[in-house]
Amino acid sequence: MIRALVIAAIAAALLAPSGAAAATQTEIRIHYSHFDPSIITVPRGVPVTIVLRNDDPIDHEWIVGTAEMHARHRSGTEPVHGSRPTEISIPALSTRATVVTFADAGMLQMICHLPGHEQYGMIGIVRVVP
Ligand SMILES: [Cu+2]
Repeated sequence: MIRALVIAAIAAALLAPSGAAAATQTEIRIHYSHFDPSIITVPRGVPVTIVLRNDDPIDHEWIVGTAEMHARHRSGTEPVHGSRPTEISIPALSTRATVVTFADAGMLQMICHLPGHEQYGMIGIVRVVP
């Protein structure tokens, strides 16, 4: 199930218009335990402001990284995030902003690792472009 979602998300990212502008400021809305948009395109090497708006009456997380990093998070023991710009906890019905400088071009995953959320579809793609 997770694998299928990841493959579908990557396929969608690859099919997205290559001219999609890399934004240095973007907003992701969280609604019904999904990221909207589920694919964002950002530039490498410059600060990117990402506003995370949680419209749900439950808490969520926005955690960005490689597949290997996410594998560690699935078995991890960190209940609260916030000290790293790529690991943000967003309380119910609230908004958080983070500034991230992505060092390398490539494809990262954004996932909420609260129990059951990833399985429900709370997963997306961050495309970092040169
Ligand atoms: Cu969540």
